[in-house]
Amino acid sequence: MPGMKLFTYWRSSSAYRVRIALALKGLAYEPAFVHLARSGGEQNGPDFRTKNPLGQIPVLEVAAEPGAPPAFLTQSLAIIEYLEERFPEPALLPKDLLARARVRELAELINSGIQPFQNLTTTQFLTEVAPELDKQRWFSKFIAGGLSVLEARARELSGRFLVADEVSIADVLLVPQLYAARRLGLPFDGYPSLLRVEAECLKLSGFAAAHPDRQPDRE
Ligand SMILES: N[C@@H](CCC(=O)N[C@@H](CS)C(=O)NCC(=O)O)C(=O)O
Repeated sequence: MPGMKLFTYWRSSSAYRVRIALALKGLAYEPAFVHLARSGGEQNGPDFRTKNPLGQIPVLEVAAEPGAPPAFLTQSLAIIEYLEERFPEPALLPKDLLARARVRELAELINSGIQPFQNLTTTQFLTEVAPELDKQRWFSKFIAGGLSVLEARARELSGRFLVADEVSIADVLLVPQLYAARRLGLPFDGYPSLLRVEAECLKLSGFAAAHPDRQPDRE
């Protein structure tokens, strides 16, 4: 299997997701660091845009076979599902069909229902078009509001992990989302189930290795 290269930034929650999935599966990769703030954001340079025209990390560079041209995979959930299908063990999706749907439901809740509201492009645009807007109100509505819904789902569905007792893609998205929410300075007293699951996840070495503080490009 030819090597994989991950375009990543230490503080990016979406790149953090893919780092966790790679680490849990014990897969080696070469990191390529993309600084999201330096020089107007390296993700906005023409070279990077050929890899992801949306100008976002993560991007996973893979080659299907030796000598094949590299493919650039974007969208962290699609990347994680690719890894899951290509390297099925250890599994990050349960076998039970309903439980699989629940994992995808909670992952999508974070992926499309919470994270986009905190992304750099979103917050930069808000500052541009509505400089008077109180950003903490925005984060409280969309990030804290989304986490409250997730907490309610976790009360119903969680066991040791976010969906029952096996670590899954839902956990892979949860831990980076909580990391991002802490950076925004949101109150954290309303999510006991999420915090309990997070503590379980952080006991696993894969989560620890992928943590932003452990990345070589950390500033
Ligand atoms: N849905 C995308 C979201 C990716 C995303 O929002 N990436 C952020 C970092 S967490 C980014 O590259 N932002 C750069 C920018 O907005 O300019 C995914 O899951 O990969």
